[in-house]
Amino acid sequence: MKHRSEKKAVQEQELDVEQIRRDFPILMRKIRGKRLAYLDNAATTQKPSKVIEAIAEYYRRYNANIHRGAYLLSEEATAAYEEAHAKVARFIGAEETASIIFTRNCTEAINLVAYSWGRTFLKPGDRIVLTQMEHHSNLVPWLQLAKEKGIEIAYWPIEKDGTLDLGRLDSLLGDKTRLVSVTHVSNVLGTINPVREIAERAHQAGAAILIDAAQSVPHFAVNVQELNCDFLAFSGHKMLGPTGIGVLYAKTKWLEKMPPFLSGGDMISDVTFEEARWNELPWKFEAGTPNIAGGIGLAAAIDYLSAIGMEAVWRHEQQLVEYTLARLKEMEDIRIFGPLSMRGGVISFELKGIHPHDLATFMDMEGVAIRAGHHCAQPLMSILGVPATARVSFYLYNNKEDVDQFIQALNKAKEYFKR
Ligand code: 7TS
Repeated sequence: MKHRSEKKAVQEQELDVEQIRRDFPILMRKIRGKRLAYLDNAATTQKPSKVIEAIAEYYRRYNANIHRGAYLLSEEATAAYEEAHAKVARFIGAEETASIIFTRNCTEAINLVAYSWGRTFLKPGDRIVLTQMEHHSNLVPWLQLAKEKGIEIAYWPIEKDGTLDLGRLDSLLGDKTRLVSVTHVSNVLGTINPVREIAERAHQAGAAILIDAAQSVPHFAVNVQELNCDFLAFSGHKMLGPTGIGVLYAKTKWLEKMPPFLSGGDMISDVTFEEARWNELPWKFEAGTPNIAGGIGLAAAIDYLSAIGMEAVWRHEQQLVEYTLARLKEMEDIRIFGPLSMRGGVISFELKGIHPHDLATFMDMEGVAIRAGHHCAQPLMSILGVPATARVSFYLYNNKEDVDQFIQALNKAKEYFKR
């Protein structure tokens, strides 16, 4: 039995989902005459009015280029864009704002590391360790690098339940590994990987660690200093922010030694006809006019999430996952992929005999938006032995009604496809 005050404290942290839902205009939309149950949050999330307004406000009131204008509009835009970096730094517990580089998305953040760090510090014969559950974003850039530099990629296999066994890591590391690049939360299996322990072992073996945090930073508190990672990448659009803005966190000890990824305006301090010197961090890695509105929108998203608290967001999603898994387990002919406990808010499944694409199309007629496909993880699909899965994924505005609507549609689909 929980102590009374303890119980109250837990309740206080629970989300007022109905209140939250009112902040998201799109959730009021009817889809083919049906209530919208948006369950594709791993692909992208919806935006609250505060984020939409912050972007509109920038364009309405202080649109100007940054880092160059000697006038008020540019000063305001510069201050807002720089403050967005500081806000991201605080949100993920970074030591310095200089560690925060804005990119287009998580994919570009990982490419930045592969191109700049990889091509500078890796030599033929070196090894990179990846897991079998990586998104193509954390796989293809390394395949390219491997081809170009003659490095080796070793894959950390997944266990039957979709988790990683830490016991297998040391033998993969050896003394040739320079980088371990691993997803924090799988966008297919929902597996939460023990990235702090992985970082520790990687460092002991003399390797750096990159964490693909596309599916973690939006859903629970992540602290880069606690994880002691060298690099961490994520996307703004998966955490209530706009598309076109992503983040690379990197330890400044690396950023200082890495050459620019892209070059041109804004990333220099001095240029002659013969050579150029680089601007201070993080601007050395942000060439050209950046996505100013995107940075401002991301900052508004972080304000929104911070006001609610990541602990509450996480607990809410966990409740939805538990409820959904319990409902799915009641059904016949369902195969659920990934671990059955300690998982993020992503559930991939197969309804036997029905192709996931047919299922997703049917669901759409019922107002339920789910994802079907290989989820940009084709090698993982081959291990699971399926070409595709269906997937639901949650966020803070989802409620029990969404899950019920989904389960109802699933039953209807079974009927329709004559299961
Ligand atoms: N890493 C992981 C783990 C992801 O889930 C995704 C996107 C990315 C990287 C790439 O993010 P981007 O913003 O650069 O595209 N995942 C998905 C998904 O699961 N469905 O659509 C996109």
